[in-house]
Amino acid sequence: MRLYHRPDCPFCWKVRIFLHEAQTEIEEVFVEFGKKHPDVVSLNPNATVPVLIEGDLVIYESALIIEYLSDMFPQSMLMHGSPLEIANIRQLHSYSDSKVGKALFPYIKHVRENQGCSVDEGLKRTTLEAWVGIQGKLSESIGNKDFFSADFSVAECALIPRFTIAITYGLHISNQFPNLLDWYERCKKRESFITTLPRSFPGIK
Ligand SMILES: N[C@@H](CCC(=O)N[C@@H](CS)C(=O)NCC(=O)O)C(=O)O
Repeated sequence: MRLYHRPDCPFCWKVRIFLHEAQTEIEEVFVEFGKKHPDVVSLNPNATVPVLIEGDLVIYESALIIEYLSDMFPQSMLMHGSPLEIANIRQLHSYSDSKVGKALFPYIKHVRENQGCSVDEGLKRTTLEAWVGIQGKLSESIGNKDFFSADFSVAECALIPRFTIAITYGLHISNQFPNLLDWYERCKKRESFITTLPRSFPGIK
């Protein structure tokens, strides 16, 4: 199996956390920030990473890669539980990719592109408002559990990169949500987080 990925990309990072949790070794091809790898351009009509190659099969949407890996490695227990629990994991995965990603991205892009300059306070304020709203929903969803499902799952694989990126770019977890703060600390201690943490983030010294 070969994975084309950019270490700081949340879609790619999610796949790498999954692979680490599933204790699966793969061949990695690193793609640099701002550069297009020729294989990615020829393999993926969207020219985005991640791209997973398995024999003749090419998968280029991260959510589909996760579904494929979940089927391939059921023993990882990352997409595990009753149909209701699995639906909840999938819903959180989708929420992370779409809602959380979209709410944070304009501000993160702005910080990356204005390295060393003062940030747009209006953009920061509206992003923070959305970010607090997202944390409120996630705090309600996790309640007093250790993880969003019965154990560490695809929901964590997807959400942990988003939280880490938010924190790295100056958007912290609010003290209003101690259950999320505890959850994040719990996830940060895992080998899969420590091993896959990107060495650098664009625009951050
Ligand atoms: N929906 C896609 C989104 C992937 C995506 O947007 N990847 C970004 C990096 S985070 C990318 O490759 N952008 C194009 C580029 O950097 O050239 C997925 O889930 O795989």
